[in-house]
Amino acid sequence: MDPFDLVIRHGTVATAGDVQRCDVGIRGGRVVALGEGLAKGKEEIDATGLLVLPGGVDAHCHFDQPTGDGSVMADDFTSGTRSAACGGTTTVIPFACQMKGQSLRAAVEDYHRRADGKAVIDYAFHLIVTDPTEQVIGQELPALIRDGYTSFKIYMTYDSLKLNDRQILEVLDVARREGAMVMIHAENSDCIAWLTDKLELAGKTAPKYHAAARPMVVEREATHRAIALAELADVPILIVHVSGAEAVEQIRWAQGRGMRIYAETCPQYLFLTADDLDQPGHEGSKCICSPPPRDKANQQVIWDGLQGGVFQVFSSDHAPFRFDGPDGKQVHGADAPFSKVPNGIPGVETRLPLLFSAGVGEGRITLEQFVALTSANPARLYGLYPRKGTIAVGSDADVALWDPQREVTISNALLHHNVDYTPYEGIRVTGWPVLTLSRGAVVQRDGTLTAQPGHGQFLPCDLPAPARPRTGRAGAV
Ligand code: DUC
Ligand code: ZN
Ligand code: ZN
Repeated sequence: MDPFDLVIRHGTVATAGDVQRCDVGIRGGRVVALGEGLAKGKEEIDATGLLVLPGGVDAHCHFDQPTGDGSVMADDFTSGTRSAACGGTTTVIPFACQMKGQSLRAAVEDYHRRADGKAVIDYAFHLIVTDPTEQVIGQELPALIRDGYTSFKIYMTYDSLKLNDRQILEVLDVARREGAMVMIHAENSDCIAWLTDKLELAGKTAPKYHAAARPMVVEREATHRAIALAELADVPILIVHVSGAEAVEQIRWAQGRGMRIYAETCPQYLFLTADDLDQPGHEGSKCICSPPPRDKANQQVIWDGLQGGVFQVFSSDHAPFRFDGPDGKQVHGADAPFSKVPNGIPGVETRLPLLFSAGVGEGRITLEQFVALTSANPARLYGLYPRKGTIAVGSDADVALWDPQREVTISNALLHHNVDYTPYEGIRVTGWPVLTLSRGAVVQRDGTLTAQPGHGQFLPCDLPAPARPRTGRAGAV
Protein backbone atom coordinates (compact mmCIF):
# COMPACT_ATOMS: atom_id res chain seq x y z
CA MET A 1 0.00 0.00 0.00
CA ASP A 2 1.30 3.48 -0.87
CA PRO A 3 1.90 5.41 2.31
CA PHE A 4 0.55 8.60 0.72
CA ASP A 5 -2.37 9.52 -1.50
CA LEU A 6 -0.45 12.57 -2.61
CA VAL A 7 3.04 13.98 -2.13
CA ILE A 8 3.87 17.63 -2.82
CA ARG A 9 7.55 17.53 -3.62
CA HIS A 10 10.41 20.06 -3.82
CA GLY A 11 8.40 23.08 -2.68
CA THR A 12 9.11 25.73 -0.06
CA VAL A 13 6.67 25.21 2.80
CA ALA A 14 5.78 28.32 4.79
CA THR A 15 3.65 28.55 7.91
CA ALA A 16 3.16 31.38 10.39
CA GLY A 17 6.17 29.99 12.28
CA ASP A 18 8.80 29.21 9.66
CA VAL A 19 9.81 28.64 6.08
CA GLN A 20 11.52 25.39 5.04
CA ARG A 21 12.24 23.19 2.03
CA CYS A 22 10.43 19.88 2.47
CA ASP A 23 7.94 17.48 0.95
CA VAL A 24 4.39 17.18 2.21
CA GLY A 25 2.79 13.73 2.47
CA ILE A 26 -1.01 13.59 2.45
CA ARG A 27 -3.32 10.69 3.27
CA GLY A 28 -7.05 10.65 3.92
CA GLY A 29 -7.30 14.40 3.34
CA ARG A 30 -4.76 15.22 6.06
CA VAL A 31 -1.10 16.03 6.24
CA VAL A 32 0.62 12.92 7.60
CA ALA A 33 4.31 13.64 6.97
CA LEU A 34 6.71 16.49 6.39
CA GLY A 35 10.26 15.67 5.41
CA GLU A 36 12.89 15.22 2.77
CA GLY A 37 12.69 12.40 0.25
CA LEU A 38 9.28 11.06 1.27
CA ALA A 39 8.23 7.75 -0.30
CA LYS A 40 6.30 7.86 -3.54
CA GLY A 41 2.62 8.75 -3.35
CA LYS A 42 -0.25 7.52 -5.51
CA GLU A 43 -0.12 11.00 -6.98
CA GLU A 44 2.65 13.53 -6.99
CA ILE A 45 2.81 17.28 -7.46
CA ASP A 46 6.12 18.84 -8.39
CA ALA A 47 6.26 22.16 -6.54
CA THR A 48 9.74 23.17 -7.68
CA GLY A 49 9.94 26.96 -7.59
CA LEU A 50 6.60 27.22 -5.80
CA LEU A 51 5.57 28.22 -2.30
CA VAL A 52 3.48 25.70 -0.41
CA LEU A 53 1.23 27.71 1.91
CA PRO A 54 -1.69 26.81 4.16
CA GLY A 55 -4.86 27.69 2.26
CA GLY A 56 -6.25 31.06 3.21
CA VAL A 57 -8.91 31.42 5.89
CA ASP A 58 -11.21 34.29 4.96
CA ALA A 59 -12.90 35.03 8.26
CA HIS A 60 -15.09 37.88 7.03
CA CYS A 61 -17.12 37.41 3.88
CA HIS A 62 -20.81 37.62 3.06
CA PHE A 63 -22.46 35.03 0.80
CA ASP A 64 -26.17 34.76 0.10
CA GLN A 65 -27.01 36.88 3.13
CA PRO A 66 -30.55 38.30 3.12
CA THR A 67 -30.40 42.09 3.03
CA GLY A 68 -33.89 43.47 3.66
CA ASP A 69 -33.70 46.39 1.18
CA GLY A 70 -34.56 44.53 -2.02
CA SER A 71 -30.95 44.01 -3.00
CA VAL A 72 -29.61 40.49 -3.47
CA MET A 73 -26.05 39.37 -2.90
CA ALA A 74 -24.53 38.26 -6.17
CA ASP A 75 -22.63 35.33 -4.67
CA ASP A 76 -24.16 32.26 -3.13
CA PHE A 77 -22.15 29.50 -1.51
CA THR A 78 -21.18 28.02 -4.87
CA SER A 79 -19.95 31.13 -6.65
CA GLY A 80 -18.52 32.63 -3.46
CA THR A 81 -16.49 29.57 -2.51
CA ARG A 82 -15.48 29.00 -6.15
CA SER A 83 -14.02 32.49 -6.22
CA ALA A 84 -12.38 31.97 -2.83
CA ALA A 85 -10.74 28.70 -3.96
CA CYS A 86 -9.41 30.31 -7.13
CA GLY A 87 -7.80 32.98 -4.96
CA GLY A 88 -6.01 30.45 -2.72
CA THR A 89 -8.54 30.38 0.11
CA THR A 90 -9.68 27.05 1.52
CA THR A 91 -11.92 28.07 4.44
CA VAL A 92 -14.51 30.82 4.62
CA ILE A 93 -16.52 32.09 7.57
CA PRO A 94 -19.60 34.00 6.39
CA PHE A 95 -22.46 35.17 8.59
CA ALA A 96 -25.78 33.70 9.69
CA CYS A 97 -27.64 36.94 10.34
CA GLN A 98 -30.57 37.14 12.74
CA MET A 99 -33.37 39.41 11.53
CA LYS A 100 -34.92 41.45 14.33
CA GLY A 101 -37.78 39.38 15.75
CA GLN A 102 -36.33 36.14 14.43
CA SER A 103 -34.91 33.41 16.63
CA LEU A 104 -31.17 32.99 16.27
CA ARG A 105 -31.62 29.25 15.83
CA ALA A 106 -33.98 29.88 12.89
CA ALA A 107 -31.40 32.18 11.30
CA VAL A 108 -28.77 29.44 11.59
CA GLU A 109 -31.10 26.80 10.14
CA ASP A 110 -31.96 29.09 7.24
CA TYR A 111 -28.30 29.72 6.54
CA HIS A 112 -27.51 26.01 6.56
CA ARG A 113 -30.20 25.52 3.93
CA ARG A 114 -28.45 28.14 1.79
CA ALA A 115 -25.07 26.44 2.17
CA ASP A 116 -25.85 22.72 2.20
CA GLY A 117 -24.42 20.92 -0.81
CA LYS A 118 -23.27 24.15 -2.45
CA ALA A 119 -19.79 24.98 -1.19
CA VAL A 120 -16.60 23.83 -2.88
CA ILE A 121 -14.41 24.52 0.17
CA ASP A 122 -15.03 24.18 3.89
CA TYR A 123 -16.99 26.79 5.80
CA ALA A 124 -17.97 27.76 9.32
CA PHE A 125 -20.54 30.35 10.40
CA HIS A 126 -20.27 33.46 12.51
CA LEU A 127 -23.60 34.57 13.96
CA ILE A 128 -24.86 38.15 13.70
CA VAL A 129 -26.87 39.05 16.79
CA THR A 130 -29.35 41.84 16.11
CA ASP A 131 -32.08 41.10 18.63
CA PRO A 132 -30.64 40.08 21.99
CA THR A 133 -33.89 39.17 23.73
CA GLU A 134 -33.91 37.36 27.07
CA GLN A 135 -34.47 34.10 25.20
CA VAL A 136 -31.54 34.77 22.86
CA ILE A 137 -29.17 35.84 25.62
CA GLY A 138 -30.26 33.26 28.17
CA GLN A 139 -30.75 30.19 26.05
CA GLU A 140 -30.21 30.36 22.30
CA LEU A 141 -26.79 31.95 22.24
CA PRO A 142 -25.24 29.69 24.92
CA ALA A 143 -26.69 26.61 23.20
CA LEU A 144 -25.44 27.69 19.76
CA ILE A 145 -21.98 28.43 21.13
CA ARG A 146 -21.86 24.91 22.53
CA ASP A 147 -22.94 23.59 19.12
CA GLY A 148 -19.88 25.12 17.44
CA TYR A 149 -21.00 28.64 16.53
CA THR A 150 -18.38 30.22 18.73
CA SER A 151 -18.11 33.71 17.29
CA PHE A 152 -20.59 36.43 16.53
CA LYS A 153 -20.67 39.89 15.05
CA ILE A 154 -22.53 42.83 16.50
CA TYR A 155 -23.13 46.21 14.89
CA MET A 156 -23.04 49.73 16.32
CA THR A 157 -24.67 51.11 13.16
CA TYR A 158 -27.27 50.22 10.47
CA ASP A 159 -30.85 50.61 11.76
CA SER A 160 -31.78 47.00 11.07
CA LEU A 161 -28.72 45.56 12.77
CA LYS A 162 -27.44 47.89 15.49
CA LEU A 163 -27.39 47.29 19.24
CA ASN A 164 -27.37 49.96 21.91
CA ASP A 165 -24.66 50.04 24.57
CA ARG A 166 -26.77 48.16 27.11
CA GLN A 167 -27.45 45.41 24.58
CA ILE A 168 -23.78 45.25 23.65
CA LEU A 169 -22.91 44.72 27.31
CA GLU A 170 -25.47 41.91 27.57
CA VAL A 171 -23.96 40.18 24.55
CA LEU A 172 -20.38 40.67 25.77
CA ASP A 173 -21.38 39.17 29.10
CA VAL A 174 -22.61 35.95 27.45
CA ALA A 175 -19.45 35.77 25.37
CA ARG A 176 -17.40 36.05 28.54
CA ARG A 177 -19.33 33.33 30.32
CA GLU A 178 -19.32 30.94 27.37
CA GLY A 179 -15.89 31.70 25.89
CA ALA A 180 -17.02 33.03 22.48
CA MET A 181 -15.34 35.66 20.30
CA VAL A 182 -17.25 38.90 19.64
CA MET A 183 -16.56 40.86 16.46
CA ILE A 184 -17.66 44.49 16.50
CA HIS A 185 -18.56 46.79 13.60
CA ALA A 186 -17.56 50.12 15.13
CA GLU A 187 -19.21 53.21 13.65
CA ASN A 188 -21.42 55.69 15.50
CA SER A 189 -24.93 55.35 14.09
CA ASP A 190 -26.39 58.69 15.23
CA CYS A 191 -23.43 60.65 13.90
CA ILE A 192 -23.83 58.98 10.50
CA ALA A 193 -27.59 59.68 10.44
CA TRP A 194 -27.06 63.33 11.38
CA LEU A 195 -24.36 63.88 8.77
CA THR A 196 -26.36 62.02 6.12
CA ASP A 197 -29.41 64.23 6.71
CA LYS A 198 -27.31 67.37 6.46
CA LEU A 199 -25.61 66.22 3.25
CA GLU A 200 -28.90 65.19 1.65
CA LEU A 201 -30.59 68.48 2.61
CA ALA A 202 -27.76 70.25 0.83
CA GLY A 203 -28.32 68.09 -2.26
CA LYS A 204 -25.06 66.23 -1.73
CA THR A 205 -26.21 62.74 -2.59
CA ALA A 206 -23.60 61.44 -5.07
CA PRO A 207 -21.62 58.31 -4.10
CA LYS A 208 -18.61 60.37 -3.02
CA TYR A 209 -20.60 61.80 -0.10
CA HIS A 210 -20.78 58.32 1.44
CA ALA A 211 -17.27 58.97 2.72
CA ALA A 212 -18.24 62.42 4.04
CA ALA A 213 -21.12 60.86 5.99
CA ARG A 214 -18.78 58.42 7.73
CA PRO A 215 -15.60 60.36 8.58
CA MET A 216 -12.84 58.85 10.66
CA VAL A 217 -14.06 60.42 13.91
CA VAL A 218 -17.27 58.41 13.64
CA GLU A 219 -15.24 55.19 13.57
CA ARG A 220 -12.82 56.45 16.21
CA GLU A 221 -15.58 57.22 18.70
CA ALA A 222 -17.26 53.85 18.24
CA THR A 223 -13.95 52.00 18.44
CA HIS A 224 -13.17 53.74 21.71
CA ARG A 225 -16.63 52.96 23.07
CA ALA A 226 -16.42 49.31 22.02
CA ILE A 227 -13.11 49.02 23.84
CA ALA A 228 -14.56 50.69 26.95
CA LEU A 229 -17.53 48.32 26.94
CA ALA A 230 -15.21 45.33 26.55
CA GLU A 231 -13.14 46.60 29.47
CA LEU A 232 -16.25 46.93 31.59
CA ALA A 233 -17.42 43.45 30.68
CA ASP A 234 -13.86 42.11 31.03
CA VAL A 235 -13.85 40.22 27.76
CA PRO A 236 -11.68 40.22 24.62
CA ILE A 237 -13.21 41.63 21.42
CA LEU A 238 -12.17 41.85 17.79
CA ILE A 239 -12.75 45.11 15.92
CA VAL A 240 -13.48 44.32 12.28
CA HIS A 241 -12.63 46.24 9.08
CA VAL A 242 -10.50 48.98 10.65
CA SER A 243 -9.97 51.71 8.07
CA GLY A 244 -7.38 54.17 9.33
CA ALA A 245 -5.25 56.06 11.80
CA GLU A 246 -7.70 57.23 14.44
CA ALA A 247 -9.19 53.80 15.02
CA VAL A 248 -5.70 52.27 14.99
CA GLU A 249 -4.66 54.74 17.72
CA GLN A 250 -7.51 53.57 19.95
CA ILE A 251 -6.67 49.92 19.41
CA ARG A 252 -2.96 50.46 19.97
CA TRP A 253 -3.74 52.36 23.18
CA ALA A 254 -5.90 49.51 24.47
CA GLN A 255 -3.39 46.85 23.47
CA GLY A 256 -0.71 48.89 25.23
CA ARG A 257 -2.76 48.73 28.42
CA GLY A 258 -2.72 44.95 28.18
CA MET A 259 -6.28 44.53 26.97
CA ARG A 260 -7.08 41.71 24.56
CA ILE A 261 -8.35 43.85 21.74
CA TYR A 262 -7.87 42.15 18.39
CA ALA A 263 -8.20 43.89 15.06
CA GLU A 264 -8.92 43.10 11.45
CA THR A 265 -8.32 45.13 8.32
CA CYS A 266 -9.16 44.52 4.66
CA PRO A 267 -7.75 45.17 1.16
CA GLN A 268 -9.97 48.20 0.55
CA TYR A 269 -8.10 50.12 3.25
CA LEU A 270 -4.75 49.46 1.54
CA PHE A 271 -5.66 49.76 -2.13
CA LEU A 272 -8.61 52.20 -2.37
CA THR A 273 -9.15 55.77 -1.22
CA ALA A 274 -12.22 57.98 -0.87
CA ASP A 275 -11.31 59.40 -4.30
CA ASP A 276 -12.41 56.10 -5.82
CA LEU A 277 -15.97 57.02 -4.82
CA ASP A 278 -15.69 60.23 -6.84
CA GLN A 279 -16.39 58.96 -10.35
CA PRO A 280 -18.84 60.04 -13.04
CA GLY A 281 -22.49 59.09 -12.62
CA HIS A 282 -23.11 56.23 -10.27
CA GLU A 283 -19.74 54.52 -10.93
CA GLY A 284 -18.42 55.56 -7.52
CA SER A 285 -20.98 53.27 -5.87
CA LYS A 286 -18.79 50.35 -6.90
CA CYS A 287 -16.51 51.34 -4.02
CA ILE A 288 -19.18 52.12 -1.41
CA CYS A 289 -18.43 50.07 1.66
CA SER A 290 -18.39 50.82 5.35
CA PRO A 291 -16.24 52.11 6.88
CA PRO A 292 -15.28 53.90 3.66
CA PRO A 293 -11.79 53.87 2.17
CA ARG A 294 -9.79 56.86 3.48
CA ASP A 295 -6.62 58.40 1.96
CA LYS A 296 -2.99 57.55 1.24
CA ALA A 297 -1.79 58.60 4.70
CA ASN A 298 -4.32 56.28 6.31
CA GLN A 299 -3.28 53.46 3.99
CA GLN A 300 0.26 53.85 5.33
CA VAL A 301 -0.99 53.63 8.92
CA ILE A 302 -2.78 50.39 8.04
CA TRP A 303 0.44 49.00 6.57
CA ASP A 304 2.28 50.03 9.75
CA GLY A 305 -0.35 48.22 11.81
CA LEU A 306 0.03 45.07 9.73
CA GLN A 307 3.80 45.19 10.10
CA GLY A 308 3.83 46.04 13.76
CA GLY A 309 1.22 43.65 15.10
CA VAL A 310 -1.78 45.91 15.75
CA PHE A 311 -3.72 43.74 13.30
CA GLN A 312 -4.03 40.01 13.68
CA VAL A 313 -6.37 39.38 10.75
CA PHE A 314 -6.59 40.40 7.11
CA SER A 315 -10.00 39.51 5.64
CA SER A 316 -11.83 40.45 2.46
CA ASP A 317 -15.21 41.64 3.81
CA HIS A 318 -16.45 40.34 0.46
CA ALA A 319 -19.99 41.78 0.20
CA PRO A 320 -20.99 41.19 -3.42
CA PHE A 321 -23.50 43.39 -5.25
CA ARG A 322 -23.64 43.68 -9.01
CA PHE A 323 -23.30 47.18 -10.49
CA ASP A 324 -25.74 46.67 -13.37
CA GLY A 325 -29.13 45.12 -12.87
CA PRO A 326 -32.15 45.69 -10.68
CA ASP A 327 -31.01 44.15 -7.40
CA GLY A 328 -27.45 45.35 -6.91
CA LYS A 329 -25.83 48.73 -6.34
CA GLN A 330 -28.64 50.44 -8.27
CA VAL A 331 -31.54 48.69 -6.52
CA HIS A 332 -33.04 52.11 -5.75
CA GLY A 333 -32.24 53.53 -9.18
CA ALA A 334 -29.29 54.89 -11.10
CA ASP A 335 -29.56 58.24 -9.32
CA ALA A 336 -30.27 56.95 -5.85
CA PRO A 337 -28.60 58.87 -3.03
CA PHE A 338 -25.51 57.27 -1.48
CA SER A 339 -27.53 56.36 1.63
CA LYS A 340 -29.66 53.97 -0.47
CA VAL A 341 -26.76 52.12 -2.08
CA PRO A 342 -26.08 48.63 -0.70
CA ASN A 343 -22.80 48.69 1.21
CA GLY A 344 -20.03 46.34 0.25
CA ILE A 345 -17.50 45.38 -2.39
CA PRO A 346 -16.23 42.06 -3.74
CA GLY A 347 -12.75 40.80 -2.85
CA VAL A 348 -12.68 37.17 -1.75
CA GLU A 349 -10.49 36.14 -4.71
CA THR A 350 -8.15 39.12 -4.77
CA ARG A 351 -7.49 39.33 -1.00
CA LEU A 352 -4.44 37.07 -0.98
CA PRO A 353 -2.75 38.12 -4.23
CA LEU A 354 -3.03 41.82 -3.32
CA LEU A 355 -1.47 41.36 0.11
CA PHE A 356 1.13 38.90 -1.15
CA SER A 357 2.29 41.21 -3.91
CA ALA A 358 2.31 44.56 -2.12
CA GLY A 359 3.14 43.02 1.27
CA VAL A 360 5.60 40.15 0.80
CA GLY A 361 6.72 41.03 -2.72
CA GLU A 362 7.49 44.65 -1.89
CA GLY A 363 9.09 43.80 1.44
CA ARG A 364 6.51 45.31 3.79
CA ILE A 365 5.73 42.05 5.61
CA THR A 366 7.44 38.67 5.82
CA LEU A 367 6.05 35.50 4.31
CA GLU A 368 5.39 34.21 7.84
CA GLN A 369 3.40 37.37 8.64
CA PHE A 370 1.42 36.89 5.45
CA VAL A 371 0.46 33.36 6.50
CA ALA A 372 -0.32 34.51 10.04
CA LEU A 373 -2.58 37.37 8.94
CA THR A 374 -4.46 35.49 6.24
CA SER A 375 -4.65 31.94 7.57
CA ALA A 376 -3.17 30.95 10.94
CA ASN A 377 -4.46 33.84 13.06
CA PRO A 378 -8.05 33.77 11.81
CA ALA A 379 -8.06 29.99 12.36
CA ARG A 380 -6.87 30.52 15.94
CA LEU A 381 -9.18 33.43 16.70
CA TYR A 382 -12.24 31.51 15.55
CA GLY A 383 -11.50 28.07 16.95
CA LEU A 384 -10.34 26.22 13.83
CA TYR A 385 -6.62 25.85 14.56
CA PRO A 386 -4.67 23.59 13.96
CA ARG A 387 -7.15 21.77 11.75
CA LYS A 388 -7.01 24.85 9.53
CA GLY A 389 -4.39 27.58 9.20
CA THR A 390 -1.18 25.57 9.11
CA ILE A 391 0.70 22.76 7.39
CA ALA A 392 1.49 20.33 10.17
CA VAL A 393 1.07 16.62 10.77
CA GLY A 394 -2.61 16.08 11.53
CA SER A 395 -3.88 19.28 9.87
CA ASP A 396 -6.33 19.15 7.01
CA ALA A 397 -4.44 19.14 3.71
CA ASP A 398 -5.69 22.60 2.75
CA VAL A 399 -2.88 24.02 0.69
CA ALA A 400 -2.30 26.78 -1.84
CA LEU A 401 0.64 26.45 -4.21
CA TRP A 402 1.88 29.89 -5.08
CA ASP A 403 3.98 30.92 -8.02
CA PRO A 404 5.74 33.91 -6.46
CA GLN A 405 6.90 35.15 -9.88
CA ARG A 406 3.59 34.97 -11.73
CA GLU A 407 2.60 38.45 -12.95
CA VAL A 408 -1.11 39.12 -13.25
CA THR A 409 -3.08 42.24 -14.06
CA ILE A 410 -6.27 41.98 -12.05
CA SER A 411 -9.31 42.13 -14.24
CA ASN A 412 -12.88 41.10 -13.58
CA ALA A 413 -12.74 38.76 -16.56
CA LEU A 414 -10.18 36.63 -14.67
CA LEU A 415 -12.22 36.30 -11.51
CA HIS A 416 -14.75 33.63 -10.59
CA HIS A 417 -17.27 35.54 -8.50
CA ASN A 418 -20.68 36.49 -9.80
CA VAL A 419 -20.13 40.24 -9.57
CA ASP A 420 -19.81 42.32 -12.73
CA TYR A 421 -16.83 44.37 -11.57
CA THR A 422 -13.81 44.38 -9.31
CA PRO A 423 -12.70 47.57 -7.56
CA TYR A 424 -9.11 46.41 -8.17
CA GLU A 425 -9.36 46.37 -11.99
CA GLY A 426 -5.98 47.06 -13.59
CA ILE A 427 -3.80 46.58 -10.50
CA ARG A 428 -0.70 44.55 -11.38
CA VAL A 429 0.38 41.90 -8.90
CA THR A 430 3.30 39.52 -8.73
CA GLY A 431 2.50 36.15 -7.14
CA TRP A 432 -0.59 34.04 -7.72
CA PRO A 433 -2.04 30.80 -6.32
CA VAL A 434 -1.74 28.31 -9.19
CA LEU A 435 -3.25 25.30 -7.42
CA THR A 436 -5.51 24.89 -4.40
CA LEU A 437 -6.05 21.72 -2.37
CA SER A 438 -8.97 21.24 -0.02
CA ARG A 439 -8.57 18.23 2.27
CA GLY A 440 -6.12 16.77 -0.24
CA ALA A 441 -8.38 17.22 -3.28
CA VAL A 442 -7.38 19.61 -6.07
CA VAL A 443 -10.13 22.22 -6.22
CA GLN A 444 -8.41 24.77 -8.46
CA ARG A 445 -5.67 24.43 -11.03
CA ASP A 446 -4.47 27.38 -13.13
CA GLY A 447 -7.68 29.31 -12.63
CA THR A 448 -9.97 26.39 -13.46
CA LEU A 449 -12.24 25.05 -10.76
CA THR A 450 -11.93 21.27 -10.46
CA ALA A 451 -14.25 20.60 -7.50
CA GLN A 452 -17.97 20.02 -7.39
CA PRO A 453 -20.38 21.94 -5.18
CA GLY A 454 -20.84 19.87 -2.06
CA HIS A 455 -17.14 19.10 -1.60
CA GLY A 456 -17.05 21.82 1.07
CA GLN A 457 -18.12 20.74 4.55
CA PHE A 458 -19.51 22.69 7.49
CA LEU A 459 -17.00 23.17 10.31
CA PRO A 460 -18.22 23.47 13.89
CA CYS A 461 -15.72 25.69 15.73
CA ASP A 462 -14.00 25.10 19.06
CA LEU A 463 -14.04 27.76 21.76
CA PRO A 464 -11.19 30.05 20.69
CA ALA A 465 -8.39 30.30 23.26
CA PRO A 466 -7.83 34.01 22.41
CA ALA A 467 -11.41 34.76 23.55
CA ARG A 468 -10.55 33.86 27.15
CA PRO A 469 -10.60 36.89 29.46
CA ARG A 470 -7.19 37.94 30.70
CA THR A 471 -8.29 38.30 34.28
CA GLY A 472 -10.01 35.68 36.42
CA ARG A 473 -12.42 38.13 37.96
CA ALA A 474 -16.07 37.85 37.02
CA GLY A 475 -16.52 41.33 35.63
CA ALA A 476 -17.30 44.38 37.75
CA VAL A 477 -20.00 42.56 39.71
N1 DUC B 1 -19.83 46.89 5.53
C1 DUC B 1 -20.22 45.98 6.41
O1 DUC B 1 -20.25 46.25 7.57
N2 DUC B 1 -20.59 44.78 5.97
C2 DUC B 1 -20.69 44.43 4.63
C3 DUC B 1 -20.10 45.37 3.72
C4 DUC B 1 -19.77 46.69 4.24
O2 DUC B 1 -19.45 47.56 3.51
ZN1 ZN C 1 -19.28 45.40 9.29
ZN1 ZN D 1 -18.85 42.71 6.54
